Amino acid sequence: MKVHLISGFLGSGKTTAIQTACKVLMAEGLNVGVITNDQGIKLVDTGFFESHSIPNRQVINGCFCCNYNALDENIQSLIQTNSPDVIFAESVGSCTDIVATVMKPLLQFRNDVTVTVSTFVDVQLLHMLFVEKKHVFNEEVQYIYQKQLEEAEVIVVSKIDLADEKTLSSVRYFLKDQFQDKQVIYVNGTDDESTTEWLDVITSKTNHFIPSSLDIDYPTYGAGEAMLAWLDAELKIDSNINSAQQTAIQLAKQIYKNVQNEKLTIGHLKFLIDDVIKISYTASGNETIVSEACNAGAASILINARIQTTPVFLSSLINRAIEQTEKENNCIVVKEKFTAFQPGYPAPTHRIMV
Ligand SMILES: Nc1nc2c(ncn2[C@@H]2O[C@H](COP(=O)(O)OP(=O)(O)O)[C@@H](O)[C@H]2O)c(=O)[nH]1
Ligand SMILES: [Mg+2]
Repeated sequence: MKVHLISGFLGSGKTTAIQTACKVLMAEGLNVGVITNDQGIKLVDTGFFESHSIPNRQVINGCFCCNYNALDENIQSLIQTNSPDVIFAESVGSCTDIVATVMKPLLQFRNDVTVTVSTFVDVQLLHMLFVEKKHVFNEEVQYIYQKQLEEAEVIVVSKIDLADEKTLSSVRYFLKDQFQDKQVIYVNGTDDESTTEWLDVITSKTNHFIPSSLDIDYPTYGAGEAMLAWLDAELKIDSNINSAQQTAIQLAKQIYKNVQNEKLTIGHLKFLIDDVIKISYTASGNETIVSEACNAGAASILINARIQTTPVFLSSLINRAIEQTEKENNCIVVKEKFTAFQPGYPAPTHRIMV
């Protein structure tokens, strides 16, 4: 069985590529399983796997490395219920050091697996950070980004369909120059053929070569994680003019506007309205809206926000957007769930350096 560990910063395209890869592999008759990992409770992304009957599990309340036993139990549970040929395990976007804390422990404690590590990077964000040298993130957050690249077995440069030739060629030059020992693949994770190129590479990997464990400073890594606020909310909007979904979209845009006005850096900002409308923003500034609004007297909106600020500030910013939306639309927004927090200090269950 293959376990593909998928690392990479928030919003870099991990889930999208996993979804496409699952469709491709299932069409070939293979059994797949997915383990997602986030720090919140209910996630915008899990709905896709459910609706495509892709067996999936979640490791919640912390990253794989700090919850290694939960990851292992989920692998076991997928094996028992579904005998997967391939498992994709997507780690939290602000996590790194997974070669030492996840890959090597899996190889040591399980004798039935081949493990690969791919690190996803959004081509436009990589360009902004390393070619234009823009200060998108605080130093400590950029440290995590850098470490994710350093430990990759395969670097997957994603969203190439959104980049122009000039951006692509300077990113190619940068990676050739700085990461000459890495295998680098350029993909559009929404496209089957392009994603298959990545799949072919990781499928052919054996564990004869295992990447080195990272040389990493945990206090800096911990400080970087603590600079990101995580907010998960489930809201209900009631409208007496049947425009609850439109209002929900307006609320999502208002939240994004408030984040921009405060000049905060987005890890990711995702909204799911009535399980069908998906709106997503990332650090490179792209907005994706999937599906159109229809008339409805009530709408549910799920928010997953990972943003460089404090949980208190993020909460107040979202509360402000809610009040603005209520006033402008003469509607009521009920907060069914609302939690904001910072990831805890990374404390891996195992850390294998050799
Ligand atoms: N155009 C385009 N959009 C992408 C691609 N990969 C991801 N996205 C979009 O980028 C956003 C973040 O992607 P996601 O897979 O959720 O990133 P994750 O946080 O790394 O799992 C979503 O809005 C995706 O639709 C890609 O290859 N091309
Ligand atoms: Mg994801």
